[in-house]
Amino acid sequence: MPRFEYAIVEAGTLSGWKISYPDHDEKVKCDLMPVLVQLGSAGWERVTMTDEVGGLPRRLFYKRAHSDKALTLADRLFSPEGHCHLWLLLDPDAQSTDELARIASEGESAGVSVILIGGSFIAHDGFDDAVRAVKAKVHIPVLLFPGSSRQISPHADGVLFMSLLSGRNPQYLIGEQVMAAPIIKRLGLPVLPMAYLLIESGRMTSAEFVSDTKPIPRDKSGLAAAHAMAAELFGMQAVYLEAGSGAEQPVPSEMIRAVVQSVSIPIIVGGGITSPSLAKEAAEAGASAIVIGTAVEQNGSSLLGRIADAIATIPNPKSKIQNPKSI
Ligand code: 1GP
Repeated sequence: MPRFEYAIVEAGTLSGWKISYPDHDEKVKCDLMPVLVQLGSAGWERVTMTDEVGGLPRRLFYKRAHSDKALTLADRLFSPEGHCHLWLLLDPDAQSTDELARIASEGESAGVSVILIGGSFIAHDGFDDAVRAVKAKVHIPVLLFPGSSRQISPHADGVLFMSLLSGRNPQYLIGEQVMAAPIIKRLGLPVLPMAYLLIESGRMTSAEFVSDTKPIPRDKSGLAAAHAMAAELFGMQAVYLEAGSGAEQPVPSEMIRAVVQSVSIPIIVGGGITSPSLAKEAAEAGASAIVIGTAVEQNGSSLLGRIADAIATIPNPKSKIQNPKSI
């Protein structure tokens, strides 16, 4: 594991901006531009920005690796601001390319920190164009969420490289990944190695039907936790608890809590989250990121701002600033 240190640049003092290094108890007051140039030239990379006040960011978080290793995709996604993130899933089958690009841009303004594109069943033949159009509209990472090895595009910023670990179908455990791996390597796309756990959610979802696998029963939190532990032991860097797109019921909070407590890697939760209160429940149970798809397709992107507000202040133990001495 590389070791990291953090710097926080924040507004709020009359004399200008304050830069602090939490691990050195060091605080420096400064003008914004010189300090940004200084951080950049010293190898610091900006990982996140909190809200804007009067057109200027209020806080900027920077991260620097101690070793020569570049930051992994996981390091970039689960940033040190300490709260649950909102991710938006776009399905190229459900909307036109122009609509996808517009919704992505509205999502970014509303507080979405990652755009996912993909799905378990995509008949659309303009997948690549959709990824390119969305990427052109936003500054946040655009990641592939591939339902198969056919959903790989050079225009994305990275790939959720996942194995459907809850299932026992070799095609989705390893087969599609073997087909996709040479393409991903050739394109040089960063990956987030991740376990994808399908959870029973009331009625059969596309993910369950297409993958031809059984979901984990929703009252078997221990079973979900054991799958997550296996994922962590394999070296996977995140777990996605998936109720399925348009699920009748989202992943139960007790299950999220049990999985969060059983591993140290971040937990992403999606499927059937349609309101700020459901998102808040998942965030309070310890989710590091909440994924919303269908609710935005059905009700428009105005929901995203309300969901982002609902989860913005909920602390997330797996994305808070870490002390490099303890890593
Ligand atoms: C589906 O978890 C995602 O793979 C999002 O689900 O479409 O129900 O929001 P929804």
